[in-house]
Amino acid sequence: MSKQYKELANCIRFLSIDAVQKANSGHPGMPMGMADVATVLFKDFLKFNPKNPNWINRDRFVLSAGHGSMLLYSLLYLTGYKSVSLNDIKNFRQLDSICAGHPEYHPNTGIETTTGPLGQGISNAVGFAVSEEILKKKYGKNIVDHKTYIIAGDGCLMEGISHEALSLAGHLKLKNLILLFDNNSISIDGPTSLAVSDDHEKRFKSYGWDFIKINGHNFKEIFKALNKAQKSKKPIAISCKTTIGYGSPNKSGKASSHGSPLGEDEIKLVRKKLNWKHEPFIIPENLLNEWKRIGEEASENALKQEKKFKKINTGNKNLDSLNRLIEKVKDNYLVNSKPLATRKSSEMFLDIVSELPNLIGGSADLAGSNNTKTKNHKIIKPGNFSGNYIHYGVREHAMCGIMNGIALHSDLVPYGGTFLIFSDYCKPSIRLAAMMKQRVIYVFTHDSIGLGEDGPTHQPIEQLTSLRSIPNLNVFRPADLVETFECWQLAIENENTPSVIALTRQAINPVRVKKTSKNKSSAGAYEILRTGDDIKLTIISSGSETSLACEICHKLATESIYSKVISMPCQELFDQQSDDYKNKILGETKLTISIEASETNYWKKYTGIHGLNFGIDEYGKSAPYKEIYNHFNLSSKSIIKKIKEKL
Ligand SMILES: Cc1ncc(C[n+]2csc(CCOP(=O)(O)OP(=O)(O)O)c2C)c(N)n1
Repeated sequence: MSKQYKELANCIRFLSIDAVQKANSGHPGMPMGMADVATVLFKDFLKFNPKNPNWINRDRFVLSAGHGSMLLYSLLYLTGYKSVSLNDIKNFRQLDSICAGHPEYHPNTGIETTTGPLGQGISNAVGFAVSEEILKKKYGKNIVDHKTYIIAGDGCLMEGISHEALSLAGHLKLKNLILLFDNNSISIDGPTSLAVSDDHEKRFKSYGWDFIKINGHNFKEIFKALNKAQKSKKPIAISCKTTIGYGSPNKSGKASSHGSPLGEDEIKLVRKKLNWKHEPFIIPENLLNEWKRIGEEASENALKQEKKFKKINTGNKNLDSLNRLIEKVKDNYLVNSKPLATRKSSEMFLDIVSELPNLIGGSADLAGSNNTKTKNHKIIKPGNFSGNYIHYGVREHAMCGIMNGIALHSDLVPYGGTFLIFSDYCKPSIRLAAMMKQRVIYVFTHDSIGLGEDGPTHQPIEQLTSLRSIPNLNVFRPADLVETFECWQLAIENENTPSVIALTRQAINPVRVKKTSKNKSSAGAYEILRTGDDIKLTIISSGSETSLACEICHKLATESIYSKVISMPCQELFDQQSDDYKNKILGETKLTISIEASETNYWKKYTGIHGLNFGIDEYGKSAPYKEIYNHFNLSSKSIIKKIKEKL
């Protein structure tokens, strides 16, 4: 057994070290150390299909230790995926090569998720495993029943997100989740003993995981452990004691093999030590054939299963069937509109769409505050995945990483809630959702000083700006029920862009009081009020400040100062409009002002430096919210005074 396995593993090792050497950058140590484990996994256990990488029932393989990307690229090339050619490997880390520095998600390629920020992959994998259980429950074991494998290193396990994600996985009893721990006790600064002395076994077991320890270079032990893992009743971690840079006479077992090319001289020594007589990037025919055979066999097995079952459609992707109901609720509200918190409006929307079979809701222990759980929701419980709502616990970061996994897995659409201030705890995963073009929806309530007494620790100031500066993320801040419904519809319809929906805690006055069939929020900004033809002023606002903007507009008109109000629930969508439209909205008056109870600088792109920006550029206050608004001069009186001074 061992000789052939070792030679197959050496294919991964040499492709990795040669590619890193040619690129003159990259991480050879991890692929060299984990090549043996990965070989057994791909040869004997993993269900995959190089000819149809998107096969729904494939096992998901997540390289959480993303710096070891050459391990993944080598395996994809060797097993015959069209997505990675030998040429791509020779172009490792070069512009536009699929073999990027760290794995970057591309649909239908075998690269299941973008990794590199350590720990994220673990949380994505938990999301994959949750989706697998949900779909299995829905469609039956004959259609969906697969494992999710993770390779995670010491670094992933040191990251806080690993605690959150592993703990939830244990709680939910995700028995199809298998973590292969590259336990080499080395990270960048040197031995991990410099910084950590966790007892891994105790840690995993306390989460409710099984835990096995093996020698990660002993094929029999690897096989036995993976075999055992197939039947596990709990999520299982296999701690693989490995040597980083395995095969390198001078660098193995040392941090020096972690993140830089081994160097030509050392590579010669590795070739000698591992008895590898082939030139760089040359894989001998017999081994390449064997790897291709492994890929072929996997494809055939997949095909057999695929043929047996029709393609599944996991849910309606649009809101067609529910649109009428949505319109009805809106119309009823317009007949009898009253002040309402937008978080409440959001709940009313969710009340309708929770019937969508592919929507999976949740919150990080703030279900009642975020209004994310409606009376129609059924809770997902340990070992029971028939529901559609996840109590993520107080785990904002993992919630967002898990939602990425859920979105990536199939066509489930996850949404999750917390307070807008704690978007800071979610940011690394939000960024990856945006990069991967995933439809993940963040319900961030308590979106300003308007939350009141909880004070400055809970009052977002710079959060909207920092979210708005993330490329390919739509940040919605609706002004009332009608806009909230519109923004939700846009978030669900937008398949390739994640969305933040920022919502108020406090009740706010409605601003959209007339029935319209058009989704006005879809343009990002639109005129909501005008007091005359010859206007002197454009007032832009979002969310809770739009009714304040309207009040100011009306009051100015009583003094014959005419203006218009632009409601801007989504800057990103507005920025995508035609120049004509933008000019119509923003080019009419010399003076443009913005009002938003938040950081003001980002609004200058619309108001220009000669405009006025009303908002808050310091930390908030703990007090009843109306007093805080007055304290920060966000009142019609104070704003009108400043406008008049400027005009
Ligand atoms: C969130 C995050 N922090 C820091 C880094 C930089 N970094 C990349 S690899 C690494 C050390 C990882 O150690 P380990 O998981 O043991 O990998 P090995 O040395 O075994 O390859 C660090 C700190 C990162 N990629 N992500």
